[in-house]
Amino acid sequence: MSFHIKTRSQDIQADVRMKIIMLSTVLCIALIVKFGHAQEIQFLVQNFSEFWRFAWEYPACEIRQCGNHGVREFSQCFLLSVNLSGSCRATQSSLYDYRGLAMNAVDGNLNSNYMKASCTSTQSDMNPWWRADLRRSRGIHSIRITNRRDCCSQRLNGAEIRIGDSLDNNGNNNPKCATIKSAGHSETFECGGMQGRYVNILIPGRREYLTLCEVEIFGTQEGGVDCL
Ligand SMILES: [Ca+2]
Repeated sequence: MSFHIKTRSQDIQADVRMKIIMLSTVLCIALIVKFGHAQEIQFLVQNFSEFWRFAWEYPACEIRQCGNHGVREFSQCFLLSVNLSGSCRATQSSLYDYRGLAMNAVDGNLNSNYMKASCTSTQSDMNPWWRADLRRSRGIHSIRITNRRDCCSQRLNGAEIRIGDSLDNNGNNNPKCATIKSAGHSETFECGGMQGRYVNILIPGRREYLTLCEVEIFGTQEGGVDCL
């Protein structure tokens, strides 16, 4: 006959194990709530800054390098989310000067000094707008906008983000994701997977200059991501 004597040390170990299990469960639920549903996903990042940001935000991702062009691919994660801005085309209602090209909002450069020629600017238009063309309809999870900081950041107050597939009224009638109430330096807006080929940013109802230093559009890359 043998007796199993449960020691206090064993009680503590069991308690710790139970707490770890409970914590893991809560973490999994939180991840699923945050990212929608668990599925295999991929990230394609364009530079080391994005690489480390995604590595921080999605620690569950496996990271592997593919190709030989310095592009890192993330796989085995929770959500297909890619910065789509790098492959899009951009246009706007007018052009203020040679520094303010529409493509400057998707050039990957977050510099917020207009004089450094990485921001856009329209003239003082009535209802000025900027539009990105993602080339085909995508599910858009979030959009991060970097505002001008060398002056005039308040000009972006009241701007609307619209997403959709229509070019009626230059795309400005598409469904609204968000309104920028008080524009700071950089702000992220959640769009909940809204579907659309076009992302518009417009300032409705007044004459204004529209300036955007960077627009990062995070959404689904259907069919996976090709290694370059
Ligand atoms: Ca830029």
